[in-house]
Amino acid sequence: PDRDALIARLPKAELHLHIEGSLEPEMLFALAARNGVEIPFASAEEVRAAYSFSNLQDFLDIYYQGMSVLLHEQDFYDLTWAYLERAKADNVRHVEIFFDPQGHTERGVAFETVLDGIERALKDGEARLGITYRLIMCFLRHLSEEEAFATLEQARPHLDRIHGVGLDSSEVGHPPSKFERVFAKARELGLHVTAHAGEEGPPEYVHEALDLLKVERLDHGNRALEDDALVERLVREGTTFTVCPLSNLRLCVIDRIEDSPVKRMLELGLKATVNADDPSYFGGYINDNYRAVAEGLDLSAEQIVELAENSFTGSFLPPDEQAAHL
Ligand code: ES4
Ligand code: ZN
Repeated sequence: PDRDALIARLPKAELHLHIEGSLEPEMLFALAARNGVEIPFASAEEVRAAYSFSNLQDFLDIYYQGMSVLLHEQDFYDLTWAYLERAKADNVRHVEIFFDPQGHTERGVAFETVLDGIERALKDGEARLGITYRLIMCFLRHLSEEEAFATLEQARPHLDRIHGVGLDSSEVGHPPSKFERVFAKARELGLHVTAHAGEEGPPEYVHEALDLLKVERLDHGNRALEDDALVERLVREGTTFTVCPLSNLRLCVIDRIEDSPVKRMLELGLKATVNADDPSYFGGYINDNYRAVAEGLDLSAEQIVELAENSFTGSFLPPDEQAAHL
């Protein structure tokens, strides 16, 4: 339909994408063979069949297991390059990607190996595909404050190559308050700040992300809608939400795509965006996510355009570069 053609041709930015979550089963197999890593699956089809999750933790267990095939700089390059080519096909013009250094350093892979490979692909993507980028280093919230501080220290020599910090992994039981001091240090170092909040966790975690971490945007943020005063504040402050519809569906954050908060957010005056999160695990890249909500929520053409515009105005690009995309 018309809607799908509009989605395909709209320039957009992707603001919520875990690069390790773009590891497709075929590449998982290729890297396992190349690196001599054993994986408990016989075929890509078998891998896809295992991607059935009841909640966030179910998924995370498989996601961290998938990372085990990523060992060398070239592996991180190949992973990131494959994502960028796929993003190009969806008319993505700017990406702000997350990476999880602790998922690699805890396996003995050097921080620099990860950063060098991802960044080399991002630079090639800018030169050859015209896709600009920002790189966001996430802290794994199920690990300690001390481990997050150690990761920030590992990043210190490379702060000209890392643009922001984020917070991901198991949300419930690991509130933003646990990382208040790490985020204060990151802000002091001039880094942008964002955090997953209100994906499974309560509205109180969204308050903490705003008040204690002083985040510039909210990753997911679904459960903010349960708190009317919070919604009023987020409308007033113009905070961008990076919503991930197919992720929400696959992780049972919502029961049906019709329950995605995207349309309600727009109607409330909130700055919603649409993103893929972990596309290889959740069954779709960014345009698949746009099409799912456009159809499921019967979005108007104006609303679809608004989502794409929000992706640029909610980005970490300077205002003049944002404006060039609108
Ligand atoms: C994630 Cl969907 C999601 N939530 C929290 N942490 C994550 N890491 C990768 N994907
Ligand atoms: Zn995420």
